[in-house]
Amino acid sequence: MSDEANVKKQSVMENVELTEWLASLDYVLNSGTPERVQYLLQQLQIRAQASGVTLPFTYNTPYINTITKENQAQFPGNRDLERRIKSLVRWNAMAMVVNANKAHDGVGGHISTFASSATLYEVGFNHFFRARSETGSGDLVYFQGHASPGIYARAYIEGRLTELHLTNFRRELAKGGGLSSYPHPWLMPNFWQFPTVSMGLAPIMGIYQARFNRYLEDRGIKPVDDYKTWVFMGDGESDEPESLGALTMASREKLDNLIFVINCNLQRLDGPVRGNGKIIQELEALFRGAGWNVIKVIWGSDWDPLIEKDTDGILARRMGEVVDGEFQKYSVSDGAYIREKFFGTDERLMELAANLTDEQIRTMKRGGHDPEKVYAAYKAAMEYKGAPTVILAHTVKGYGLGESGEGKNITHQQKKLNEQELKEFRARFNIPLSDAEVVKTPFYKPAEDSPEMQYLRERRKELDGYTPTRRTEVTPLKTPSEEVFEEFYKGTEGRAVSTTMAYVRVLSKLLRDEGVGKLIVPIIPDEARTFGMEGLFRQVGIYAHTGQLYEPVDSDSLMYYKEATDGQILEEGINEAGAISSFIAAGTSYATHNINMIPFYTYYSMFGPQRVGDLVWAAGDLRCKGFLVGATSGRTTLNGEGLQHQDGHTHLLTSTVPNLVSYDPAFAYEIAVIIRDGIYRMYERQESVFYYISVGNENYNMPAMPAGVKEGILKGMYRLSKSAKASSLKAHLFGSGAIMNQVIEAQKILEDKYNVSTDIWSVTSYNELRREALNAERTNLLNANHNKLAYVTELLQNEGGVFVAASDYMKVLSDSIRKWVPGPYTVLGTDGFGRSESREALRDFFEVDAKHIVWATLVTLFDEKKIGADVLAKAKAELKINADKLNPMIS
Ligand SMILES: Cc1ncc(C[n+]2csc(CCOP(=O)(O)OP(=O)(O)O)c2C)c(N)n1
Ligand SMILES: [Mg+2]
Repeated sequence: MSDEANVKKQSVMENVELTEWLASLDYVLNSGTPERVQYLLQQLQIRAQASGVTLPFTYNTPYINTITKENQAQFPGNRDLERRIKSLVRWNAMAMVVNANKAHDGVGGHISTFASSATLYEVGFNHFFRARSETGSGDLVYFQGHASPGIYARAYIEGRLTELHLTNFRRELAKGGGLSSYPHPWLMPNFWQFPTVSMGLAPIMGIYQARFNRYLEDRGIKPVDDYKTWVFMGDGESDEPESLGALTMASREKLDNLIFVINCNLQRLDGPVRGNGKIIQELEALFRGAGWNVIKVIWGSDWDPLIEKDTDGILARRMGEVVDGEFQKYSVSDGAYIREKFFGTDERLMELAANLTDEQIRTMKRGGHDPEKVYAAYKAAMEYKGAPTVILAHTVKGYGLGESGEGKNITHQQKKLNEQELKEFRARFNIPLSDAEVVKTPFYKPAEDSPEMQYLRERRKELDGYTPTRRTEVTPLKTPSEEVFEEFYKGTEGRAVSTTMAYVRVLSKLLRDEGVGKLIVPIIPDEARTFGMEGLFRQVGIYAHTGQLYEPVDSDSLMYYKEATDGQILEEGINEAGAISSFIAAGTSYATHNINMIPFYTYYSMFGPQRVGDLVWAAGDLRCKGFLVGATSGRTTLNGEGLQHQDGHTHLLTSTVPNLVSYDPAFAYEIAVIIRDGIYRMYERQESVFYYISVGNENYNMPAMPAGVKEGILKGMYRLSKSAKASSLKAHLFGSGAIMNQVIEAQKILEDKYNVSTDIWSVTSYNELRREALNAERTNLLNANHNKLAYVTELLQNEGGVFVAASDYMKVLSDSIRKWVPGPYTVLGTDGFGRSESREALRDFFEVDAKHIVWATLVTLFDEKKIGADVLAKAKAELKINADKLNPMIS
């Protein structure tokens, strides 16, 4: 046979082969289930792979809607009424931003984000988002921060916000009240549930929220329900590591109570998200790879006839090859351009589009603007079992803003529309305003008896009320009795323990407490053993939705690694961002679920706010409660770990969060007093504060609590020991954390060797002292008087002598109260990078050891002309002070 004949024969055989395979597939498709088809294909793949045939790896499906027209759920709403309501919401959202900027240039605000996501939200509001009710939390919705104008605009039509509120958008201090720019529970505690505007935080917080909801159900603390956590985010936002960093946790935990909606308008602030690529495909691969159910909503219904006719897949292929930058260009182009550039590459495509006019081509919608497609996707997501769902919705940024912004690169920051643009907007969305009215951009609300309002009310009633709404009706807890804590007031009677050990003991006692025990949520990012917390594994178990499916390797030990469905500990792995998201979910459950949960999040102190500061800030905004516990803290106390681990500045970072109360305790009884008061303030008095406590790993005797010091511990300072020595030389040493021991040693040297009568003050919180003093100062300033004394001044004013502070933190911490210390004040601290060294060497290096404290005291006394140069010179030699040593701050 000739070569040509051979090729022909082979091609005929291949065709026959293909036809036979396809016929077999069709047979199973017609007679069996889709699962059966999946199974067979899987088996084929396994056989092929075992024989060395590798299939090309792809996690992508074609660039068309995941839900085919045939499988699309029927839209149950009234399209016409919903469009009218949505148009009014659009108008009011736009008017709010335009008016605010007309009145006060530069006030800011965003129109184009909501313009692109109006349908995504309105379908949710009309058909899915259930409000909190008597029976449950409702759906928890994280709204995209920049879409806030749209959420306010709907609340206005619902009658939950007034015209004055809208007028005062971004003018919160205006008379009559205003609206905050973005979702902030701190500023609008009855409205917003979740702050979202710092990009990337909503996705990770949402994932951990959904997991925490499961945790509460698995532990029997809240009833099992089918409420969902919805996270709305931008496609640009997906570039934040936090956005995608926890995806596998969600699928591993089978969080089918979680739905992400990513508004893929292909643009972020400066320009396209992936001009030369396809963000939807990139995200699809990522989410599928992470085990999520992915629903792409790419094309609106008007594309369906074309897709149906596309039997050979040419259109789908073309859709898949056009990059996002080009799709963006189509959104600002006319139909002729799109016909030429998109369909014009192939005769068969031109043929497909032949019956469409240019105008039809121009207005064919993207999926995210089609309520029927969006509804079908949401419904499928609601019903999906076994994994979380992400909906990737294709939209146009600035949709409906026409010439002024739609699809343009500048649209993100667009805040104004001219007369012509306003008229076009009105026409496009049928806003019932006259030419004269439209230019004044009035807010518009339909009459209460209009079909729109009746429909809206009826829909919301069906969904249990209005959302977003934040409510706090939780019953206050009763603080555990003093009995629980008394053991710690007694001290350890010579036994050396660390403050970390003391804290862990407090925690483990609280876990046994009848009143609060089961409400405590211990959270650890893979450091339990470091902190001596492994005893809790067995005591309360580690939460695992599936329970423990294996026999743990250490099952014969007392403290084995016990995982259980009703386990109490959240062991988050090496994941501080996730762990603090769990902390946030637990610490806000008083507001989301009406249940007081008390998180104790214990971590390597260096990896707190330094690592996840924005989430700590969000916790403040959220009025989160609970205890952040920075273990192994203190630049010199955590010896040996070196530069990256030795924390000498967290207390500065915590001071930046207004409602975060921070303490650096030295002794077990201080910890006990602080935690008890913390529970009292947060859960009994229901104050909107949360706590940071630093604890260390240095072992020493924990003394008994002196009488009458509780108030001082909480206010931030009390006298630990008063000198019995009578001397004309007087010094007051301030100590905190583990450095207190250096202070105690210094006192002894000062008294024994240098005849200085020395008192010791325990400073548990410079931050609280400073806040109180600033308050006093402000009161005096505004009242033009000096009546109010700062607590520090009040304590020290009659003491006389010199004051010296030493802590394991940067000098600026103790320096922060200088103004209110009534006398010469020298501060020692740990400025500079840490070192891998012994504690002793580190404290010498940072000049916070006993000898440097003694030296600083003597120099301060010398400056005050209380001692002579001879005494100082002698002391310098005795203490071996080296003025030429390395400067820790810059070395
Ligand atoms: C952490 C953080 N970085 C930067 C910003 C500023 N910012 C606000 S919106 C935005 C662009 C958002 O784009 P995208 O996520 O695609 O949302 P879209 O408005 O397109 O829906 C940027 C950069 C921010 N809010 N948070
Ligand atoms: Mg975007």
